[in-house]
Amino acid sequence: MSSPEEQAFRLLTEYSNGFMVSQVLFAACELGVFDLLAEAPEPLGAAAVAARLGTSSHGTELLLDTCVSLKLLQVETKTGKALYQNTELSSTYLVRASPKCQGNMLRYLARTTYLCWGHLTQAVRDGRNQYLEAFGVPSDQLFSAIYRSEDERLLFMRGLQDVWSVSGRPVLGAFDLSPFPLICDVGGDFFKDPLPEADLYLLARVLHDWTDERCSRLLARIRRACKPGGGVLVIESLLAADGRGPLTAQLYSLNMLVQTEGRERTPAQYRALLAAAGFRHVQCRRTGGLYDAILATR
Ligand code: ASE
Repeated sequence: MSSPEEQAFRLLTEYSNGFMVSQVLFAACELGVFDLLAEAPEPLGAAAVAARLGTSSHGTELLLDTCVSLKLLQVETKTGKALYQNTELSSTYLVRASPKCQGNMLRYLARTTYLCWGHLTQAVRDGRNQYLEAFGVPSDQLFSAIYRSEDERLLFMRGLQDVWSVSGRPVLGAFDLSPFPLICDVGGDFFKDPLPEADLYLLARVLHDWTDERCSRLLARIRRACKPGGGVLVIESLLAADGRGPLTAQLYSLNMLVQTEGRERTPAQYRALLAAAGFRHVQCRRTGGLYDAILATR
């Protein structure tokens, strides 16, 4: 048994090294390690992986063995030779042929989100996103809100779809949606474009990108489009009532600070926004998953 002081140091070291773990995962995805191993008819040695990927033998071996320690790969030794293959985790979530592949989100996190997080200290000082600092582009000159290019916008959309393919179902089961036969998933330029007629408007991972003021404007537009008995289903990661958890929601709120104008919110904060927009009945449901649901009707 280690002393409490030693345990604390171990925890500290784990946190300090967290970014290295993210980068191992990002690099293995970017290089196509998991796809190569999934498509190979049998487990491959490090030299074969390096040859197929066009990477250095030393770097590849280190990366593969680190992936083994992270349970992203498994290794078996046959006649003195290490052979690598995917684990259940990587086969399910990291191989492009899998319907649950998170590859687009991981590439987006690696190429965009990670760079903004490099400026977290300054974001906390300033209280605003770090696009100018991370990319040298003022955020009002970005291609549509937060994207540097059309390619980046597409990667982000595909990334959100990746997460939805795993975490979407539980949220849609949180409420009985049978009173709402026609559902509109609100996206695109929703501050300007006319809203189509619907019984229920879905706002999934939208409000967390925006200031209270912009959320109020959007909710008021939806309230005006809503028929009596109609409503809005807000899908977000809810913060605890006191804002002090869960950790994932807190990290996402910091993510909104470094990348957007928004924040994650508590149930009371969503209630206030929805009530101010004229919605009468507001119900919050935690799912225990990545996303929670708030149903409001007029
Ligand atoms: C946004 C979502 C994200 C805006 C910027 C973002 C994410 C990274 N950067 O609406 C993804 C957040 N993670 C999940 C699981 O949604």
